[in-house]
Amino acid sequence: MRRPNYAFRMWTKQPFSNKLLNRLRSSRYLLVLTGAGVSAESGVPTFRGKDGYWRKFSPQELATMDAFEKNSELVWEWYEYRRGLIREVQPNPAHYAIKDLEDRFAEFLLVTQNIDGLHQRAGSRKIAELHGNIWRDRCLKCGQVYDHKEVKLKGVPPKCACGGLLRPDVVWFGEALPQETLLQALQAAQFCDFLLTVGTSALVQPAASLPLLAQENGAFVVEINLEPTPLSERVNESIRGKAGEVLPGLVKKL
Ligand code: BJW
Ligand code: ZN
Repeated sequence: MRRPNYAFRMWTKQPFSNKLLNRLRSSRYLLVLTGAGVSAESGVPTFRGKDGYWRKFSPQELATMDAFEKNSELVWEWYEYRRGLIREVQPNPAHYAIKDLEDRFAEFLLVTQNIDGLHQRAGSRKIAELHGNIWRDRCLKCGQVYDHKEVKLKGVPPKCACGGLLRPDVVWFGEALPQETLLQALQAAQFCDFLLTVGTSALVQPAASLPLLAQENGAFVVEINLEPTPLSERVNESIRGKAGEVLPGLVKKL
């Protein structure tokens, strides 16, 4: 049987190679890329996992402009359900470990695909939200952005003061990512020394390209995930384990 040509370690008491630790300790600029798996241990369902959202609903039914135009009530109900769920949960040890990493590196950027705001609640500040934030609404007519706390939903779909229809300020399939945020993430990938990709299936572009872009530019790239992903064979090291266990273990080793 062909052996995989990448370093892969199960989460054991010592999942970190000396090479990984040396590269991390000597890095000046750390980029952390996160996905839904980082919030899973807080109780937020992932998209494609065992109890993921996409197992119950099709993305085309819920996370596209087409879907919103066809049935904005259904899409809003889904977001209201998720807001209710996210409101009740707390950041987990993975979120706090990432905040600790931010404090330990001269240069740092957290690029997240998550829209739940849990990184901010754990204290992360240097953060680029690629797919928007579930706590904001945006008017389709005048572009006004509302902090959701100011918007009282008197039923769905909610309306702007101008009469326009509000939508969640998140990025759906086929939509451009916020330009400045994407640029910030691309620059970080080009200039970082070390990239940690955590809890993402690495299926959704352009986020999934960031680790390889960083690697092409000389960074050491490490994946932390419960399962293999399309990146696993390409990164420098892939660690199978729970983000909430592996990341605090890594911080302790610094
Ligand atoms: C754990 C764990 C634990 C669990 N510990 N790990 C072909 C090639 C290239 C691109 C395309 C293509 N065809 C179409 C595209 C484009 C498309 C795309 O990538 N599609 C692919 C599916 C093929 N991309 C887009 O459309 C993007 N826009 C774009 O390309 O624009 C171009 C453009 C330019 C100019 C003008 C116009 C257009 C936009 C993508 C938007 C994605 N949006 C969503 C919804 C956001 C809002 C919401 O949440 O409601 O973002 S989809 C969903 O997927 C969400 C996530 O952020 C994103 C990524 O998912 P993630 O985070 O990776 O979660 P999962 O569930 O997939 O994985 C979880 C992982 O965690 C698993 O691996 C588990 O094993 C692991 N895990 N527990 C560690 N405890
Ligand atoms: Zn408006």
